[in-house]
Amino acid sequence: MPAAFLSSVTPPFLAGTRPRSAPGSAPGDARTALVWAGSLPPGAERQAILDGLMWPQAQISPKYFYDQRGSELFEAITRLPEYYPTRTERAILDGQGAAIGRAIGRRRVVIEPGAGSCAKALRLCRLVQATHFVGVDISADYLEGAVARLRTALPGLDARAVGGDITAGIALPAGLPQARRLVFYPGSSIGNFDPPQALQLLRGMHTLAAGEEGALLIGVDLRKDAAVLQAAYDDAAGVTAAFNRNVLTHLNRLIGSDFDPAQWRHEAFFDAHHSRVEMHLAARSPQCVRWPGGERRFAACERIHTENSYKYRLPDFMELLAAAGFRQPQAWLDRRGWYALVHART
Ligand code: AVI
Repeated sequence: MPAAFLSSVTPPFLAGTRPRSAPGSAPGDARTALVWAGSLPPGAERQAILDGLMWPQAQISPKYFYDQRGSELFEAITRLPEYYPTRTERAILDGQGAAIGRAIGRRRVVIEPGAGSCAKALRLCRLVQATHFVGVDISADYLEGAVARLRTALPGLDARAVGGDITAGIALPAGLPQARRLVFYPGSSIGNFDPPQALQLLRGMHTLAAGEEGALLIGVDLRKDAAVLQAAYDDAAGVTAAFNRNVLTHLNRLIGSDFDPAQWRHEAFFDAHHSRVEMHLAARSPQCVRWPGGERRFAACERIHTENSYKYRLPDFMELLAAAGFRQPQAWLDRRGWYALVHART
């Protein structure tokens, strides 16, 4: 966890993307520590959750969205008509793949934090004729299966699965070539980190990719009309609402709380000042939530902040990349200018 999260002044709004925090656990000796080294031990994790709940503006880290049910709901979100990022990113990669492939070059060592199903990795590894692939994901068993399928689809590829989390440090497999590394971070997950945290994460990716011809390919969701953003995070079918409320069920299991998800309303809005979509859960009525050793009373309409999703202006993101040490950035956008795939060198 980033040290800032452990500060007694800052509420522990834990950055969360799909790869959740866990110590790197794969065999291997080339421990490439990222800047945010260290995940919380179980007791401290519980305390961090409770601190978040007790903060005047209650908070739950978005990393707790992704239990089994939450992961399924997220997959459903990516297929919603209103949720444009996933299909827009795919369209960029499909439609402009040749140019992207030329910029990246061939015979790459691809490292993908949060690789999940490896669906995007398959496309990319084909495109750049990757020699090696390392998928990193907190859900190591799921990842093992996905990497095995990748090996079948691309028999020449040396593909490995690593259980772990980029925000906690990754243990890369022994013998992984240091040259021609490409860190692949699609899906606009970078948007779920506040800019200072995003900068730290990008610096960590720079460290991972460093070496001869090292590079990054990253998906970035761009700032756009508030109505489009609003719909993407508050869809008509209520899938995002279910995804948001599910975090309470997950927390009940984790800390023994008695949240009643039905008593909480999903709220999502674009905060233009911070250039981010915020997701909250608002109490439908006054209520008291209890857990072993504590409780919190919520007034009607009082909120729990569950996620930020930053929407960048491209020049601002380029500045962030430069601050992290990347150079020669090159971006490919969809025709509406809603989303960018950005390539940059270490
Ligand atoms: C994982 N992440 C990039 C998603 C996003 O768009 O910020 C999570 C999400 N939250 C609500 N819908 C999707």
